[in-house]
Amino acid sequence: MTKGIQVEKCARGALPKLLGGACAPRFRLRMILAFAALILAAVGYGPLAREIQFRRQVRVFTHAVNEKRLGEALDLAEGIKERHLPAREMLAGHTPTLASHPKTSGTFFKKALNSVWKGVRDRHAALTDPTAGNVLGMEFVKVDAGSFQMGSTDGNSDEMPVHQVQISHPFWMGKYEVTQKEYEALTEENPSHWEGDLHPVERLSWNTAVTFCKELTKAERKAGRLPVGYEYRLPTEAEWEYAARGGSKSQATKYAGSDDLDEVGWYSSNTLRESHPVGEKKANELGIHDLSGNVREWCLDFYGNKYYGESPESEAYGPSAGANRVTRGGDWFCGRDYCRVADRSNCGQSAGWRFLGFRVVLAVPPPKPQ
Ligand SMILES: [Ca+2]
Ligand SMILES: [Ca+2]
Repeated sequence: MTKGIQVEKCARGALPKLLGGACAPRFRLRMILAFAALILAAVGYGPLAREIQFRRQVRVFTHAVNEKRLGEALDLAEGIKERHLPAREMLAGHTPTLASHPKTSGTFFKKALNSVWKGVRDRHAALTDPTAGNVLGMEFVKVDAGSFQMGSTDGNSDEMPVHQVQISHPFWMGKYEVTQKEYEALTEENPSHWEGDLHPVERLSWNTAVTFCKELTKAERKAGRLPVGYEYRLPTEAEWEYAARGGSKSQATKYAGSDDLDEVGWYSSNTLRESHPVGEKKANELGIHDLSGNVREWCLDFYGNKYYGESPESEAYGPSAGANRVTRGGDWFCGRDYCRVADRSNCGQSAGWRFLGFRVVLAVPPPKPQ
């Protein structure tokens, strides 16, 4: 009776049909597992399985931290480090002294977890090469992590004081301002006044630029090309200035890539007061074009004229509120002073000027504003 039922159930499946209708449940299970293993092997079982295991361990670790089960969290942190991070020193200096640390607390473990995540993000970023392009064929330039002196001593008052800023994660910046061709390919719209496929898109609000970045992130995630933890977004003001100054290759020029603005940028004195196709002027030290001039560029931050006096050294991004958003780099309409790498400007969030566009970065999400 039981056997008859099993055979009847078995005969209904697709696999038994392939095998001529004869199978026992155990055999059937083995065949299914073998088939699944074959599929997983075909799609890259090793990395996938490691990733799934890693994510599960981090979830368990986070839970242990939240529950303040510190001994268990310590073991889990060790396990994550041992099994998943090639940089075995990631938590060195923390875990060996953890048990006897006088301030052992959840906060301490959260810091350790952040270190783990940073290691993983950087590892994945190194494995993926966004400079190979994206769904829109955009070109990107890698900007290594580092620190720099932000601001100037001889510019406007909002550029003071000069202060040290740390860029903790590498990121990729658009080699050019976003063009109308790229914008239209993703949104099927073109708000620009100065029309031309290779001209920068302009006359769009901060929100519209942010929406474009989100749509691009979605498209690239779907295509499976985003490094883990990375997204397309507007640059923070600090990232923009760091890249404009040439990052780790900086030659300390007044404009992005030169002390002679005519060499690197379109501005009021060398244009007929209109935008130009991107990339016609010389690039800066990193190979990025038009950071000075052509169209002014939206940044992620709210603008604060006294923000430099409060800005933190690491992960500078803020302030948390404001009437306007930061815009950078000057444009075809304005004078040379606005095209300096240190100059700060700002526009109302809903502004849609014909001299105002944007460029995107591929980066980790920004920290919370100050
Ligand atoms: Ca520009
Ligand atoms: Ca200014």
